[in-house]
Amino acid sequence: MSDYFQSIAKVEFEGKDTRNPLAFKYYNPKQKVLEKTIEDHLRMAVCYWHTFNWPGNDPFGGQTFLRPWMDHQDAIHQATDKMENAFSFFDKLDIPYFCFHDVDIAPEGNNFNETELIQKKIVDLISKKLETSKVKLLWGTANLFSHRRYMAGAATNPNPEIFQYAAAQVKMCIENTHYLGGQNYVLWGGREGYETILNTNMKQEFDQLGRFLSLVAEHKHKIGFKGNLLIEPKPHEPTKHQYDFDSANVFAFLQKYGLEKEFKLNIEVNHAILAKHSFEHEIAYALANDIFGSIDINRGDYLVGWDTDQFPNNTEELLLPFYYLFKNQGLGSGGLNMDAKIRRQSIDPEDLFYAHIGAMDTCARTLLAVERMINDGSYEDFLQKRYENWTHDKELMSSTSLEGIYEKVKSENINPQPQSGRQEYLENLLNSFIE
Ligand code: XLS
Ligand code: NI
Ligand code: NI
Repeated sequence: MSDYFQSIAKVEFEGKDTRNPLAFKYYNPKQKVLEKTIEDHLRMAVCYWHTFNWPGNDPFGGQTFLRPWMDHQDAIHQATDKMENAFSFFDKLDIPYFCFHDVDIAPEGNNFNETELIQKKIVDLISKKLETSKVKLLWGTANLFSHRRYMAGAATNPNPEIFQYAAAQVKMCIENTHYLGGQNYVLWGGREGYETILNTNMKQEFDQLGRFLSLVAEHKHKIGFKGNLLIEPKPHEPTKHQYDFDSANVFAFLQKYGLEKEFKLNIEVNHAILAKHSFEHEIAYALANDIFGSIDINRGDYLVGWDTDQFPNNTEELLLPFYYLFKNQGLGSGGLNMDAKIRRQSIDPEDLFYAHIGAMDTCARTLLAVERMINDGSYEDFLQKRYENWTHDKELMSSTSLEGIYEKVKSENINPQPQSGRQEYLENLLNSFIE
């Protein structure tokens, strides 16, 4: 194998003042924060597709990244060389997790049976690599959107043969994920949505998607896969209207089909922004409804309307969502998958390292700010005080009636006075925790 990353040494923690761009400034994996190590809290993952498969194309130009494994004529050689390089990258970054789509790790064959054999071969090689590497599989997922057979969707395709092909592909991928010790299984809606409603029977497509998800949940239990099934919401792209629009939309869909206990959410920062929400909105919504699963950590560009999938580098944007998570249960069996790609001009191996190091540092820096925020306690106090009176007025949530309330307002002459929402005070308070 050609080690594409040979010129780069293992990345070490050197602290905030280092001038070494290939060292961590905040991400000190073994440092204890809020009773656990930074590494165990953040559960960061490298994504295979953007980091090892993506060639740097855009709508106006093709490949800009010349990775050695991309040149091989033989597809299996390409897959194995890519895998060796991926593990070299994981080890040098000392990353605890990675994520993949089935087609990222191995090419498709000429038919389903051929594809299955190729997958098996590469999955076995990955399984061997996992024995000697620290990295583990955070989640696997099936790509049900790139091949032309899926141009009109997978589960929601008008052609039932495509529904079946997709179902068989998911069976294979969830079993491979299970075999590799994967901790979750993700379903992102791909092309489950529509380009034009002119050719679309929405009710029929919803029922198909509901059925598809039930089949996946049933199979998970059958094979004894203990990880979470996660749905990743996104409002549009590639289709004009994606059915899994946002967290609330997915939750409603799951409830309609009786699946709300079977699936949780994989929330992506950039998708939240495309839905005209904020990342903290999506996280707060998921936590409030007990459907939080995992995170695709990246960032968008507020000036453009597509999924730019940039590496996170903005602590302000992550602080509140991280606070919601880490003041309670943390990420659980989820993690922070860097579903992010470097820009197409960043063509060198070290660019991949700068990107991941920056993202890991940003997440660690945010976690450290969350610790300060929790220890300080004034933010929590503020929230508690704001809702405090509800602890006295308990009967409002249970025993009273509209009539009873009316009588009370009259007899007690209730005359409520507005109170400041203190937004600017809170904004300043939060900023003070970032160091
Ligand atoms: C695309 C999605 C995709 C999923 C995995 O926008 O983010 O990368 O995370 O299929
Ligand atoms: Ni994603
Ligand atoms: Ni995305």
